[in-house]
Amino acid sequence: MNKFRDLIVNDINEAKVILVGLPYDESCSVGVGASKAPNTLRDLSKHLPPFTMNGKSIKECKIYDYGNIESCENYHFVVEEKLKDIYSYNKFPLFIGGDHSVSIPIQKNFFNYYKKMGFEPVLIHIDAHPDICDFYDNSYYSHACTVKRAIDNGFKCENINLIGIRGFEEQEVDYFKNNPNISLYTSKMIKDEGYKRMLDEIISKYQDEKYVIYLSYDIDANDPSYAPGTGTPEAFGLNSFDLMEFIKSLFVNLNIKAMDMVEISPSLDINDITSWLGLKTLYEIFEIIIKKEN
Ligand SMILES: [Mn+2]
Repeated sequence: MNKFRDLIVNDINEAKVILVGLPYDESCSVGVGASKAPNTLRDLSKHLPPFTMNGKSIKECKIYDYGNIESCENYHFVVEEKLKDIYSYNKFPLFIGGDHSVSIPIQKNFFNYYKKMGFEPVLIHIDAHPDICDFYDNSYYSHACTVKRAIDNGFKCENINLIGIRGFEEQEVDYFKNNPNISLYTSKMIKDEGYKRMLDEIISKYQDEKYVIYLSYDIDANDPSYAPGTGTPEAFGLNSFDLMEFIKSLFVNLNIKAMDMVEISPSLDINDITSWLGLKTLYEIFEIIIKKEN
């Protein structure tokens, strides 16, 4: 079987999704192996029929595989340059990491592209960690700095939404005290209240057509019992079924223009269950992408 079975097209014009692999994990603070995720997901996709969990065909969701941007010196700068035009194809860009630092250049490009067009860029960051450190492990490009860089690159604090958070550095706690207009939804809040209030709040906040949304999904938002294959597993996380449905609701109701999926580490995984979770979640999202296009 071919990768992504019948979904791959060689002509970008026929595609709905552009898949970009970012196999870089040198900004991890603990466990590595996320560099293997793009190719592992491609390989596993050979075994996955193009149907959702409810048996809906996603064959219309044609994918153009851009390939990988391999690890190199000044990686984040190289990615920024290579992907400057990725949003101008008017397709859905799907970035597979890599550790979470790969999001820094692509979110920067997203902000600049849509801001220039008069839109208001919004970030929805689903993660166990806020990634709002200014400097970490001697780097401004650590995977713990992703959201802070997004803010530095232009995203307004009121347009930052963090979901599933449960692991804080001291500098991050201080940052939230000084910037209370960032929307922070901890995993404890979600456990106590469910997803509904958070979902309603986010949807009503960004209903206006001026908003364009970038969704960043760190697989460690899920509880490690569902997603053990990740570099910084954090206990007391989100249920994978509920989180998938939450993400689907965001896609149905909001103008999500791009997405990344990061921090899946096949090297640390067990029987590929974390990679499978990522891939199956993507197939559920593909159904919504088709529906919204038609
Ligand atoms: Mn992260």
